[in-house]
Amino acid sequence: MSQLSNLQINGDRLWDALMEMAKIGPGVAGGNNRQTLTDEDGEGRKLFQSWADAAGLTMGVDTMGNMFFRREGTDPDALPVYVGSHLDTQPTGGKYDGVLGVLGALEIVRTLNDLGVKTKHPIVVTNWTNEEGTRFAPAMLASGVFAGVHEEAWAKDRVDAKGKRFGDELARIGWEGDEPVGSRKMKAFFELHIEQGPILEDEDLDIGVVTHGQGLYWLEVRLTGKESHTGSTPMPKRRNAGLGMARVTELVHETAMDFQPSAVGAIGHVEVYPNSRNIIPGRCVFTIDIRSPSKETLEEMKARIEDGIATIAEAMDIEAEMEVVGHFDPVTFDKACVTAVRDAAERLGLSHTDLVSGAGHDACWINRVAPTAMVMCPCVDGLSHNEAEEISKDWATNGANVLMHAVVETAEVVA
Ligand code: HGY
Ligand code: MN
Ligand code: MN
Repeated sequence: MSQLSNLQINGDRLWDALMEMAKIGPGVAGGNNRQTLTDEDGEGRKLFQSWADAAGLTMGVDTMGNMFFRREGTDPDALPVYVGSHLDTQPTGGKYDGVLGVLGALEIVRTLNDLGVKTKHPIVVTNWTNEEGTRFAPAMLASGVFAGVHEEAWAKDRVDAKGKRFGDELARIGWEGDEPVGSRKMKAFFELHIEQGPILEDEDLDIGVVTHGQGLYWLEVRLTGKESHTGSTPMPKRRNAGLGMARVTELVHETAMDFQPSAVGAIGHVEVYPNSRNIIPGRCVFTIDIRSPSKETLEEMKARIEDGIATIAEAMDIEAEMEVVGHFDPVTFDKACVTAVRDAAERLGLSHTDLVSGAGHDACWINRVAPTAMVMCPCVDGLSHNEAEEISKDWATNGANVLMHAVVETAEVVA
């Protein structure tokens, strides 16, 4: 691809697109709240569709609402190179998590159109539905159905905190397509994402070449004690589910600390019933999020937490139930695709390091059905899943340039 070694995206145009998309589903502190299958998600999808349309792309939507925008190659039968990420955000999300990967993919197409560059393989820009898993668990739900990990019917029956069904909400916002999910075949898939961790910024590096993704469990726990008066119930007679949850929270933290430096664990989702100031909580439902790059460590942590919960419940005379609501093993990305990313960073004279992704991504599932790799760029203080998430235009530009070179290399430029 020497004739295009200095191929560069238009960083200003990418930045403008990011700022434009960020206006949809604004948060309360400068970030975004564009949760999956909300009206705001529908609006963001429509805006993106208009941009893709203007770039001459042909849209396809599958039955999970995954969006695909195809730029023709010179060989219509060649397997396309897919590139994308997700437009949905956390409730207190940033402007770049996922969005940079989708808009970076569009910027590649815009640049190739500007320069009249043709590729043998078609290129397909992708937006995966419900990567975040915050409204409908688990995370990476629609890419998981696409990769054959989840049954479509099970996924469509997932409900949010208000009891709304995924399938109904997808139909309501008008983005349920007719393409059978998972029917598309890929030559490769590439995803650009902010690191959501501190390594690249701390080490003043431009690019993360993601070789692996750590594994994850989401364990939903239901502790049942007994509501009673906070004033008149003697301490020894209490069956306090809230205290049980506090002890499990400590257990999760201590278990992760036993497997440093790589393991992590926390509880981010909590429902307390009846959540009244003067009633001892009778029921707590919460989700444990544990992760590790090592499958053995992940399984060991899960087993220790399971046993620990049983011990806590027995000692406190409360009931405990646990359900796995999300899980994927550690992921090893495709060597050839990872090399394409690393070579692209080299070619562009960008500093880089190999990375294990701390967060889960759609790429983790797509890696099961197509050769896949990820490009990461730094983010300020490694902060993400926080409205203060921030990146620089240069970081975004470098990341999108590496993504473009890896994609174009794989899609084979036709002189
Ligand atoms: O949870 C994750 O790692 C991703 O941000 N959904
Ligand atoms: Mn993401
Ligand atoms: Mn995220």
